[in-house]
Amino acid sequence: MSTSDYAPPQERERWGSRLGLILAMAGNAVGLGNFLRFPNQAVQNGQGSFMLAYFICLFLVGIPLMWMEWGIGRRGGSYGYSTCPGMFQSLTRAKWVKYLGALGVVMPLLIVVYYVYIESWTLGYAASAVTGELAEATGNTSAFFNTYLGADGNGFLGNDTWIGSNKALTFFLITMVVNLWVLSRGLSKGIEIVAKVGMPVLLLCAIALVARVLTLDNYEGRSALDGLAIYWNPEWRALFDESRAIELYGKGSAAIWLAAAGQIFFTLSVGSGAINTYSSYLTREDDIALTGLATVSTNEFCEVVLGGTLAIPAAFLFFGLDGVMEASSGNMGLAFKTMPRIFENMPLGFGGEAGGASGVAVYGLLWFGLLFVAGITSSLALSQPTMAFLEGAMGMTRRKAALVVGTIILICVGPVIVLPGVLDEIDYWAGTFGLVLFSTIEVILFMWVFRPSRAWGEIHHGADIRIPVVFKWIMTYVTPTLLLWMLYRWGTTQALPILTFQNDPNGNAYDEATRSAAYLARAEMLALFVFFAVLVGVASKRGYFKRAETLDSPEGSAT
Ligand code: ALA
Repeated sequence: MSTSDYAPPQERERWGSRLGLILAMAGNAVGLGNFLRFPNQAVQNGQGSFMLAYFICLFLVGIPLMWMEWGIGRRGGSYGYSTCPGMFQSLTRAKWVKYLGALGVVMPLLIVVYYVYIESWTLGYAASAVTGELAEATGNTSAFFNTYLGADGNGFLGNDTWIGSNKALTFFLITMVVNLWVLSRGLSKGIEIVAKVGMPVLLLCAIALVARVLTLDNYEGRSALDGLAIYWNPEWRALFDESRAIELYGKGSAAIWLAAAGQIFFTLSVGSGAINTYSSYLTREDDIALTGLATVSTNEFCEVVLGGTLAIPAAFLFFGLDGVMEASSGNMGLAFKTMPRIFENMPLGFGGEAGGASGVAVYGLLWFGLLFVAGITSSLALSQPTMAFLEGAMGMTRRKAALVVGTIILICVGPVIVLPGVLDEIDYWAGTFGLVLFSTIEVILFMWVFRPSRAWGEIHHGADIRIPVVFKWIMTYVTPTLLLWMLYRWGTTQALPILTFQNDPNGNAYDEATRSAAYLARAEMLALFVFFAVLVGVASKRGYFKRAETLDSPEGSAT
């Protein structure tokens, strides 16, 4: 194995402690996806049958990808690379591969653009809970939501016109400043501290709310536990029988599978490059097999046990099945419009009167506070690949990198705030389709190009457990086959109308306004990719990838 003398420009950062790493990784995965996205997706896309598909995808795609990304990340880190361009380059001698790695910088950044905006709503709502404004608005939570966002209220983000909102902008700016400040403090003094404080707070708030929901007295003959039956009544047939699925859930079986897989990618943060970057700060001897599994387990506990036992059972108790279906049909209705009404009904003590304004204040603070913490630990993780790239490949200081990240987000978020459809468009390409595409590239590179035995050895280097060998087979054959099948299904059933701007990603025809927004959103995404690909080229000219390019030979080994 030959290596050049090229040394990365800076002393690389490291995690301060194993606990800090575990909490930061858990914070990376546990996010708005667990508490906002999961209940909506499960209820709207096959309910109990969604859960079956979800767990199958977790074992065949999610957990394998998690291990692979930890492996790719730690290996890249051991050669001085914190982001995917360098990590990918160290897996193969094909020199163009580093440009594919640019996706692992751009996609998380694009997700951050809209993610931080939604995260800022949770901060704004937490403040409104404390000031009592939210309690006054429970009679019309939709109007409150529209006023908060500055939307005219014809529809939410689908076809609303933006009429301006100081509140949404103020909380967005506060959220941005907090994110950038933490990022500029670095790994152990910034991100790790937020995770160490934030994750226990998040867990406590969530457990307190779940305990409260599960101990609520029956309401109009319904119990919260009955609400759990919405998720936990699976039917196998619906997963393979299109007409049965449509009859039961109004969604075909392919749609159920794709929604379940999409949720697994999003919630575990796999397929974006964010896990790889966090993993690159490990030392070569650190375990990744057990710690990767611990990340998945923590995320699933927060998603299925806590996220699943909160909003839907509570909404079922007070508003029945129809109420649940209606609340979960819009993107954000359940969290921002229905939950405040639920909090008004929930007694503060056990038994007793509805909490009223105090209920909205106390439970609202717990709920929106936990969402904010879940959000910020994920947005920091999604921003870190860009930070690391600008520092490592472009030689910027942390402060300067944070300023550049902030500037890019501010430029890109404008259309997200004011134009209907831009958020959905970016969420689709970077937060849904892109994750599948990028995961496919990673699996092919790691398992097929780098080769299964080396990948398996890489994951087990320094491992505290031995992963059952069946997973080697799953990672080599099953995971890539499923990913390629998803891309194939997409290519044959959805690609054409979406790529030619006929349908939006949800299958609805574009109107003039949303089509223009889609043009702009796609142009923005493309421009950002080209920008970072050019930076990869510049870094390459400066010799940044020399070490990676000369590293690997088919027989070579990182160990
Ligand atoms: N994994 C993060 C979430 O679930 C992005 O929100």
